[in-house]
Amino acid sequence: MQKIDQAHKVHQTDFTAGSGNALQAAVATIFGVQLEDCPNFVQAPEGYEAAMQSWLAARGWKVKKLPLEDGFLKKSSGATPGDKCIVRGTSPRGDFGHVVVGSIKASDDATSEALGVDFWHDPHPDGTMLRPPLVWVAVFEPSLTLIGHAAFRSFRNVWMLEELGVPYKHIEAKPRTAEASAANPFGKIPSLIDGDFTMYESAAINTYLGDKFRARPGAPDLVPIAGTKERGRYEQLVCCLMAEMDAQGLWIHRKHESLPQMVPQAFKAIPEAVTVARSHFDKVLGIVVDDLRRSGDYLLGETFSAADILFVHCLNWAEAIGWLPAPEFGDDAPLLPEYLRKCRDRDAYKRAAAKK
Ligand SMILES: N[C@@H](CCC(=O)N[C@@H](CS)C(=O)NCC(=O)O)C(=O)O
Repeated sequence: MQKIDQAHKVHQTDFTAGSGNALQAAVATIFGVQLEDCPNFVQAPEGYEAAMQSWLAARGWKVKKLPLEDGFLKKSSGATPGDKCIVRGTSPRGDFGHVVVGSIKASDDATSEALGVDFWHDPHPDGTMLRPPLVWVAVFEPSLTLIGHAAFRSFRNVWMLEELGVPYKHIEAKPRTAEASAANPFGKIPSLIDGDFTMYESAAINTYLGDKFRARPGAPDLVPIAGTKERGRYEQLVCCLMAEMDAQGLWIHRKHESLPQMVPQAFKAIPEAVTVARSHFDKVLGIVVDDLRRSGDYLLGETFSAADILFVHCLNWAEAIGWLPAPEFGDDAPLLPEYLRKCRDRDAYKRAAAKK
């Protein structure tokens, strides 16, 4: 799950028996950072587990400690074969605890309920790893879970998460499935689970993610800071795209033209409603394109933002149902195709599109 750099192996510098910094070096190894970029968790006043959780949370991860029995853990523990982990056992240098980096190993016997662990890197330079008994493994998992297949509006959130570069578990559920309904009272997708907090609404999810990971090292700022004029403009665009373009335009087409063909018992074809929706879509598109022309390369100016994610998704949807190019393109004909080309050319867009 982690994109571990096989060549990045960090060694401890404090060899005090039972309270050295092997854990710090093991975490730095797994997360690809230098020793000094990672706290010495065992010295944290709140305790090493709490200190690790808060350091990891800022990076979108959480840690789970799983007990080992005779060196094995149960498949039902949720550990994934191949994932790097931290293994706690006894030091080969004396009667005190030590940790090394390991990796979860599937059993050779496919019917076995047990998972093993391989040693991978000893933070101690002598490389002698651990003596039994092995006590626990610490496995890492993303703190976020996104529910919703990328072929639907969830695409907006997959793209956002890929832009931010934060880890996430993706449950590729379709609408009205058990997974969708468990997280959203409407049974719709997408939903996001962040620890004990669950939310739905694709645009609100992206604003939450942009705010939450603003200070994350290396993450781009995709949502302006609350209370600024830029944020006001961002919120205006999001509400306009959601209420005018999505709900009063594209969704009416789906509800009264494409869904009635697929599930006639649940949806009614109303051609007049679709005609009105199409002309509203064209009008809204003209207004947003005027905005784009004034603002520069992207909707908020020179830099790409979560507003572009929403707009491009709506444009993709419009294109798929034959609503592009719209008559309102007029003199702006080259502007929108060029804007779309630039946005779709982003690596994060391509990664999200590959999940459709
Ligand atoms: N405004 C919501 C709309 C969510 C929505 O309608 N999702 C569709 C899939 S794109 C869905 O789950 N539809 C199932 C249904 O309407 O029952 C959002 O943007 O998240």
